[in-house]
Amino acid sequence: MTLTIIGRSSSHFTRTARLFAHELSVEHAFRPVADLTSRDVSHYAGNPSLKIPILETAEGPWFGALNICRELARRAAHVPVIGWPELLTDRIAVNAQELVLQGMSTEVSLIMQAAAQPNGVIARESKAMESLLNSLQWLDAHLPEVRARQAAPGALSILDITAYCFFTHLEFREVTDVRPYRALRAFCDAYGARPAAQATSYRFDF
Ligand SMILES: N[C@@H](CCC(=O)N[C@@H](CS)C(=O)NCC(=O)O)C(=O)O
Repeated sequence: MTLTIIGRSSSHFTRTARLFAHELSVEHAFRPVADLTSRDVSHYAGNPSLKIPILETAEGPWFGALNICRELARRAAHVPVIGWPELLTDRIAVNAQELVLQGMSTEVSLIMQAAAQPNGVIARESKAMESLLNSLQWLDAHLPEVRARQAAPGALSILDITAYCFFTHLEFREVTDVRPYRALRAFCDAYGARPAAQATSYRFDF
C-alpha cells in the first residue's frame, strides 16, 4: 500500500508533514479532505479528533503532523540528522518551538471560528489574536539567535520547518499583516528556496 498523507494543501500542519516527506524523499501520495467542517470521522481517515493531517499506512493511520514526521523518518531509506523538538535543551529554543506550535493551533482556532461566522471575518480583537501577535513579536526577536546557536547546524530542524509553515501560512490566509516581522520574513525567504518548500507551496485544493 502506498503511504498517503491526507490533509489540505492550504493547511500548515499538513505542509509540515509533506515538506518533511519531501526532505526525506519518502514516496507518498496526497489526498485532500474536501470539507474541514465535516464531522464524519471517515473523511479524516478515522482520526476521531476530526483534524488533519493523517498518514495512511498498511498498518493503519497515524494522527498528527509530528507523529507523521517520526513515522516517515522510520520509513526513510536515508535519514539526515534531524533536530527533533525533544532534543532541544536551550531554554529560548524550546520556548520558540512551543510558541510556534501553539501559534499554529491558535491560528487554526481563529480561522475555524471565522469560518463558522456568517461574515467569515477573523476576530481581530480577541485574546487569541493578541496571543498570536505577542508570540510573533517574541519569535521575530528570538528565532535568529536560536538558529545561530543550533546544536547541530545543518540538521533538518523541526523548529525550522514548523516556523516556516506557520509564518508563511499567516501571510497566505491573511490572518495578520506580517510586514513588521522582518527577521521571520528573512528566514522564510531563505528557507523557501529549498526544493521541499517549493514543492509544497500553499494553495486551495478546491
Ligand atoms: N495536533 C494536530 C493539529 C492539527 C490541526 O489543527 N489541523 C487543522 C488544519 S491545519 C485542522 O484539522 N483543522 C480543522 C479543525 O480544527 O476543525 C497536528 O499536530 O497535526
